[in-house]
Amino acid sequence: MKDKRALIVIPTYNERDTIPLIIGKIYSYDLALYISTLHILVVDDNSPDGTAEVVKHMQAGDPRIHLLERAEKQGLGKAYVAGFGFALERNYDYVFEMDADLSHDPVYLKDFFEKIQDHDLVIGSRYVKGVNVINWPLSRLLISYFGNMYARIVTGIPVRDATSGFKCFRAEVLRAIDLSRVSASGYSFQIEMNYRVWKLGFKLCETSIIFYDRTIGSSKMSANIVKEGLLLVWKLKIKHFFGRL
Ligand SMILES: Nc1nc2c(ncn2[C@@H]2O[C@H](COP(=O)(O)OP(=O)(O)OP(=O)(O)O)[C@@H](O)[C@H]2O)c(=O)[nH]1
Ligand SMILES: [Mg+2]
Repeated sequence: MKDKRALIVIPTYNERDTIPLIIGKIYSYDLALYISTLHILVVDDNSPDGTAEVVKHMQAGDPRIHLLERAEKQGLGKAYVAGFGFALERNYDYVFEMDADLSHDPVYLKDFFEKIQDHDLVIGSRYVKGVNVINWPLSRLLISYFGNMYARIVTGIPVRDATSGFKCFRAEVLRAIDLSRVSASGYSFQIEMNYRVWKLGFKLCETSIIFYDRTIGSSKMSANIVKEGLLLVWKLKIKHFFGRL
C-alpha cells in the first residue's frame, strides 16, 4: 500500500486565514506507512479575500500543493466535482474531501487510511459514538442531527452522518459515478455522493471523528442549503426508482 498516491481536495471560499493552518496541520502527520505521495488541491471560487494568492505563495517551492481557480462562487458540490476531475486525470488512488476551516482534524487521516484498505468510501462521522461536535450552537446541531436522521429514513442509506464533508474515496468509486449528473451543491452534495456510491454497490463505512466548529472566518451555511437537502433526498429516491439516477 506504500506506493499509493493520495490527494486531499479542499474547497475554499474566503479562507485566507485558515488555509495555511490546515495545510500545515496535514503536513505534521507522518503517513508514509500508507502512501508514497500526499498532495493537496485547493479549489477556490475566486474568493474576494485573496485565498488563491495565499495558496500561490505557499506553492512556491512546494510541489505538493495544487490550486484550481474557478471564476465564481458555484457552491461546494461544483467545486468538488472539478476537484475529482483533477484527481482522476492525474491518477491518484485515494481522494479525500476536507473543509478548510479546521473543523476536520488531520489527526484522523491515519484512521481513514486504515479503513480504506477494505472499503470503497470512508466517511468521518460525528454521530457514530453519540454526538462528537464541539462548540456548535444547539440550533445548528439539531439541524444537522435531525437532517441526518431524515436523510437516513427517506433514503435508507446506512450512514449516521450522511452530510459529513470529511471523507476518503477510492478513485475507482469516483470513476464509476457519472459526475456530470451530480446535481446538489450545498451540504446535500454529501448525501447525493453517498447515495450514488451506495446504490452502485460499493462498500461504505464510517470512522468516528470529533468535529470542531470553526473559530476563524465565517460559515457559508444558509436556509437555502437546508431546503435543497430536504428536497434532494426525495429527488434521488424517485430518480433511482425510475432507473434514471
Ligand atoms: N470553492 C468553494 N468552496 C466553498 C463554497 N462554499 C463553501 N466552501 C468551502 O467549503 C468548506 C465548508 O464550508 P463552511 O463555510 O465551513 O460551511 P459549512 O462547513 O457548511 O458550515 P459550518 O459547518 O457552519 O462551518 C470550507 O472550506 C469553505 O470555504 C463554494 O461555493 N465554493
Ligand atoms: Mg465548516
